[in-house]
Amino acid sequence: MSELINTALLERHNASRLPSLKRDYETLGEQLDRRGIAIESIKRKVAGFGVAIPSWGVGTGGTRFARFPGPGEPRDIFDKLADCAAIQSLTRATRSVSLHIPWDKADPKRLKDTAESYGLRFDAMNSNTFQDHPDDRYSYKFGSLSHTDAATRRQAVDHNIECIEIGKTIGSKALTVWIGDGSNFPGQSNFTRAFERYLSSMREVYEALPEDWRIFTEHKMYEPAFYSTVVQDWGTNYLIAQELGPKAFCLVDLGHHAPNVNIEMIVARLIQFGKLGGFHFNDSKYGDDDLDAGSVDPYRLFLVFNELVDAEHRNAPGFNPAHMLDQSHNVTDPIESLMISATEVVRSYAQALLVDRAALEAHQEANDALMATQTLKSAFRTDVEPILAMARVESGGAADPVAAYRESGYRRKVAEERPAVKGAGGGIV
Ligand SMILES: [Mn+2]
Repeated sequence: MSELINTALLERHNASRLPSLKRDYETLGEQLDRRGIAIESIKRKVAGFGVAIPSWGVGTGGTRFARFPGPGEPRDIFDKLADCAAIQSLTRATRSVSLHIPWDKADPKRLKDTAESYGLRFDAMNSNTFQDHPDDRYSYKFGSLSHTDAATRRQAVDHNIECIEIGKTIGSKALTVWIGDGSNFPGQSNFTRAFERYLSSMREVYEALPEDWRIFTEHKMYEPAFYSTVVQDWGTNYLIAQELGPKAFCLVDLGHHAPNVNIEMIVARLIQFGKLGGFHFNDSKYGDDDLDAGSVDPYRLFLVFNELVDAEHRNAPGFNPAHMLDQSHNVTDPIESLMISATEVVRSYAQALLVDRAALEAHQEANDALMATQTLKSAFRTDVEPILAMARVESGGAADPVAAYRESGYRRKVAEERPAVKGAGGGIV
């Protein structure tokens, strides 16, 4: 397989930046030392952190109005895996890919071999019962797992079981279920009966899970249904995880809440009761905008990570969240957006590691609101870029992933190999 990113080019890129990076790293190390923090231990944790790339994220997304594809769009899952591998080779923070069925359906052996040749693994499988599939007999127009018609529910259950079966052959260990089920008009759906039907369908999916698998359910307050959704919020999501059993967990997509909802507090509650499954990271201004992680409200992302690091710090029982990006890139090169987003997620993690937890707890106990909040702000204000860059360079990535990517000419090369496909669908889930 030909090299995706030229090694000699990457070495030149890093060599030209290393002298100043070393100085920045040392200066930051001294600063952190004065705060009682060992920079090397932060760097080790940062180097071990990973976030999964959604296969659908490497293609240009779209809105309800239009999609404007860029050059070299991936034509199939194998092109998508190549793009994911390019991202990983520069960022070293994205070792796994989350597949979407049926969009990524292909020979499982070839999927596994291709991923392995790139050093990638498969994260959670994603089912799709929010659109009709050409070979399916029944339509999901009026719902899937909660549909009033038993045969449609059966088809949706079978599709989810098929996703598990595919996942087993490629080494995945989780299934993420998001449904578009809901209603557009008051009175259209009986809330209780729809949720009963959903739970009954999900119990069948749950039964098909292998012993070492987890199932993640994703709540979303609106869209595509605009009056009600069956799995509308974290409360309903928690009920689902409770009803299904110990392998069921809640997935938090940052964009699936009402504006101003305190997401970090939801995260804390789910951790406390052992039901946080993982994340779909993205950012938003208004709704499920699927903008790049940390692009609009980096402090919110930091506050989410503050809860995660708090849980890590006190060894919260059963704490093992899956980290995935879930974004739609409409005006940027998706590879660049995903590299920046993965870096922003790692940045929030690194900043949260800098919080002086003993001091924070003392301020909380003393009801010193000002000093408590300043303790968080002081960690958030720290520029941890030298730690991230050094961790990347030491693990074979790029000091500056976007600059190295542009220098590599990857997009131009794949644009020559991949003729434009008309009408390829973008995915926003
Ligand atoms: Mn999502």
